[in-house]
Amino acid sequence: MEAPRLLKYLTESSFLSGEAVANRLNISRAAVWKEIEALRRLGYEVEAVPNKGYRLAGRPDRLYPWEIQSGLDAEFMGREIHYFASIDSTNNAAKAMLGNGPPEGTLVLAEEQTTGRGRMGRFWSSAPDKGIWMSLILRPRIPVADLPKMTILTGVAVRRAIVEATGMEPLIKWPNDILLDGRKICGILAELSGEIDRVAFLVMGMGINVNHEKHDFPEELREKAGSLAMTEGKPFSRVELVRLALKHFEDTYQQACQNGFSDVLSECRRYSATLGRTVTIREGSREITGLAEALGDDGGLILRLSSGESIPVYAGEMI
Ligand code: BTX
Repeated sequence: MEAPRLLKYLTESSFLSGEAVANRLNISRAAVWKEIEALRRLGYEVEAVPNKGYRLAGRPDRLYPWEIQSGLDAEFMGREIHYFASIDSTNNAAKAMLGNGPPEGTLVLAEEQTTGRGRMGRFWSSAPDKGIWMSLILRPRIPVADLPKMTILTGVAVRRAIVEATGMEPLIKWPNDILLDGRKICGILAELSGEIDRVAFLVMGMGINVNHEKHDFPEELREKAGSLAMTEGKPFSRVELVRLALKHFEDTYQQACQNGFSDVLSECRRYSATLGRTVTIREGSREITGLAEALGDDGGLILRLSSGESIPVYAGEMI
């Protein structure tokens, strides 16, 4: 999807005459009008004043690649973007692209997912235009044993983006959620392709609830799901949040690939919604209850059981 040519010329600050636009694009006045209409259909507000010309009066909060890339402070995350107005799942779309050898940092994002997925085949509610539903394609050169920590890294990066964009301080719930006011506002889904000892690609899916009101969630989620707007009482720019998520993801990822995950783990410990609480974790058919006393250097959650014994848990779901 290409940026509309007109966007290069129209600005918010001053008017440009129809004639000047026609000359710059080397098209007729009638063709200019058509391009203006096309821009409006994309959601841009274009003011047209007789004798003055055209001015950009507003940009839509749509996740268009050119909007994200202008002002993006990242070297390779999001340099290639695949945008969909609606899709089944951005993780599915990303996985379908792997055969073409996409560059690391390729971003797939959508305004809406019709069958967004959580872990273990659960659904992820992805209302149109309300949140950020996106997947990053990565080729991590890290030991396979470190892979589970990529989920923690993603949580830390998204949390940083939210803090920078909103000033709010969400917490990370082990292993893959971000909470605000005790409500889930973000879920992370990591999927691998490769062999047992070598990862070819990692698809990192992130779902962030940004501008939802309570009624934007299905009934059964209304008590446990939240959004940035629900907490703050005002909407936030999704474009800005995507840019910040890409920047912080790139920073933490590069750092972890070079120096390991210790900084990411420390940050996760500092902003954990889990540590210090008694929790029950379901891992397959077994349930374990204990005090979450530490996050190990290998990314495992260390639980102290009522017997006094401490055991690490690496996967599962907190219930
Ligand atoms: P999870 O399995 O930890 O969480 C799924 C559970 O979360 C659901 O069973 C439901 O109870 C609850 N839930 C569903 N939708 C929402 C929501 N919007 N907000 C809060 N709670 C919800 C979490 O899995 C991983 C989610 C990853 C989503 C991203 S979006 C982009 C990418 N594409 C895709 O299909 N999935 C990922």
